[in-house]
Amino acid sequence: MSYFGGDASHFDNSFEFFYNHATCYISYINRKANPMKEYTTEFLRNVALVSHGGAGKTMLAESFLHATKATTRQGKIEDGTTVSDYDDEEHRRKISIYASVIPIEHRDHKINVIDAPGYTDFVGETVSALSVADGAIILVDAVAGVEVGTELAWKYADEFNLPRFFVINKMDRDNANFDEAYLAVEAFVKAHGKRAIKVHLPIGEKAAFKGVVDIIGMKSYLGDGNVIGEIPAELKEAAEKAHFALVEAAAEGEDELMEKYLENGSLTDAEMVRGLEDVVYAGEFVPVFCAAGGHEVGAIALLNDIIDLMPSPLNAPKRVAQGKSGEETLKPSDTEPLAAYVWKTTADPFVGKMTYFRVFSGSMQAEGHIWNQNKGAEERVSGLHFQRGKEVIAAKVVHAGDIAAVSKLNVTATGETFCDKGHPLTIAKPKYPVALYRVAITPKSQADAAKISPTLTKLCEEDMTLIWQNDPITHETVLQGMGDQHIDVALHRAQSKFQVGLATHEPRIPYREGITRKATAQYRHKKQSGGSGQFGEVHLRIEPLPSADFEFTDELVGMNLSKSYLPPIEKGIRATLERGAFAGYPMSNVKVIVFDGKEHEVDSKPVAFEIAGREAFKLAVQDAGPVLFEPIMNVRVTIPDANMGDVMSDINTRRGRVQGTDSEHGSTVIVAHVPMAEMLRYTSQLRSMTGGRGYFTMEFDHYDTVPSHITGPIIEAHKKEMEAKKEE
Ligand SMILES: Nc1nc2c(ncn2[C@@H]2O[C@H](COP(=O)(O)OP(=O)(O)OP(=O)(O)O)[C@@H](O)[C@H]2O)c(=O)[nH]1
Ligand SMILES: [Mg+2]
Repeated sequence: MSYFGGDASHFDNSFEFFYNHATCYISYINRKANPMKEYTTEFLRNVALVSHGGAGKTMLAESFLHATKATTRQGKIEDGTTVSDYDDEEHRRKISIYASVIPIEHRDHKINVIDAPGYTDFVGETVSALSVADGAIILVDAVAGVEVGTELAWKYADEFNLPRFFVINKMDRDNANFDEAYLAVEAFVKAHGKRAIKVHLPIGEKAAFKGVVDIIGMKSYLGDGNVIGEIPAELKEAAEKAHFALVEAAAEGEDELMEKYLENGSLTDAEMVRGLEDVVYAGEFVPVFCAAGGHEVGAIALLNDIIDLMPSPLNAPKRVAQGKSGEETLKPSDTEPLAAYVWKTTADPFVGKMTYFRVFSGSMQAEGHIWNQNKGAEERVSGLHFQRGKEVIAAKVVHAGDIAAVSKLNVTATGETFCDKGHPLTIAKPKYPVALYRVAITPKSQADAAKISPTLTKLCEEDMTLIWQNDPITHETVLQGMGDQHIDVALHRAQSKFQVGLATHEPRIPYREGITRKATAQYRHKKQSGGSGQFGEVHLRIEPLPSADFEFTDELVGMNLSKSYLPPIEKGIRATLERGAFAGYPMSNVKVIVFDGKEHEVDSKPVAFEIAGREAFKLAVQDAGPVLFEPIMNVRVTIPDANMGDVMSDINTRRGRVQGTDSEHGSTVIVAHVPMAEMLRYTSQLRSMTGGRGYFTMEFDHYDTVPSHITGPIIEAHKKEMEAKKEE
């Protein structure tokens, strides 16, 4: 899709969308000798950790690692020592920027925990993470409760139709209150048409939070969960009550269980898990847990329930691929034809290219060739591996449902599918939010200038929400991302990985020049002193032309001007159309009629008419009611009802015209036409106006006249720029 969309065909070709995932630095230094055990499909789980920024996802993954003894000590965000956040920029900012896979081995299963970033600017990574997950684990901070990012996480999990868990995390915090947080989560889940159900109860709270009661098995898990015991007496009653609610939920999963339950008044643990599986896989029930990842409380109990209640790839939401003759549902089995989806690629000057994929059907061997269906090309595979953060673990085979990586492929990009050459299958790329935060990019030095295009291309190949283009109208290099942090990370990456210094500034608006009425003008170009002379005189008329960009004709009669001079006249005018006749922006929708002129037997030559035509045209424009046109965007703003007034009046101050309002899932949607010039920083401004709850989309709609009080300064700026250029 073109950013400018609509019928602005002059933009379409220039917008090269280089989609790819953002990523991180892979180090081979930490390559470990210990191979991972082999896990076949039914023993795999793929879950993405998602939340509002900072709810504790990375630390929860860290506690999973430590509790299962994959690490000898738990890393810390503050020290930059977590397995998941291993990139320099993540260390510097103390947030996650890239999605990373943390395989956790527990109870003979492998849980691929995909730790996604929570900050809005990096939502592209969250979408990528969810695109290869079979379940979403949504974390909420026990004190902050449901936040904007919780809603977004839910929304994206919905897009992939994923079963989900809620984890009330950071239960050790000073003001943590499980009951309050649970009520908020329950109300949130209910508002989205599902039912929340308690699976954990906290043992202690705040500083005294020391374990959880698992309501399914009716056991206590103290500390990280490696110590299992009886339920504390003071929690017995609450646990019985919660257990009863779970039994009822399980009984809803299967008619047979319901009958059994009605007959006996109870179900066995195994029956309960079986019943719950169905209602959780179907997304009807959302189990709620509690933990304090940072303090290693709750890890093992949660891992147990991920194994028991999250689907293996066998029971995961069905995935389809485009086959030779229509859509095929993928079967997650090693014996089926291969379909592996590339969800992330990274290019690093030191370690080369890394390609991360998930096998949705079939299996992949460590040595051999694979077919990239999108590129129609074969890739050579020499070695497959699993990643644990930056650690690389060799894999002999990758079974159906698993997530792995391969290095040094040649042509494969994010969003592509590997399959058997004889059985073509293409898995569709998910929809990514459109990057609407635009900055113009300039190189910091001459040396950087030469590397700007290949560097931006590489960055955008890794990141599906980063786009760059050379704007054909403003002649600027424009980078578009999700917000200022996102752009900032990209520029830091350009510097640290590719040694290219890039600066940003406000992008120019692609205005266009136009005329509003007919006008005539004439110009004589004469240079007859010394040497060979030049002579040309052109009389022309210009008219607005709504139906086309440009038309050039003549009404020449008699012998004043021979038609052979028309092509140079047209050439001179076309050059002016491109460069602009009065404000430095291209002109369109104009018809030029040459109706008279004069020529000289000796001194007339094409170049003289090129100049005369150009100057006559510029003179005519001055009389033809020149105007500037600006791109008007069709903007769709989604906000909480409470922000309606503020956002509306803000749109008015941006010269916006509201086209309508709507209500959608408890939010207000405002549709408005707003000039692009007023939308440059709207991403951040809307966030601050709505406390991060509002979001918007926009696309080019049409061009409209710029009001005269705004045109003046633009023309002045152009004049100054031209004068400065002359002086140079
Ligand atoms: N009190 C307390 N603090 C925690 C806990 N878990 C994480 N933190 C702190 O909360 C902050 C954010 O933790 P992260 O694990 O980075 O959170 P995140 O959800 O991964 O953050 P993003 O990936 O940036 O969205 C850090 O300062 C952690 O030390 C916890 O269980 N209890
Ligand atoms: Mg994180």
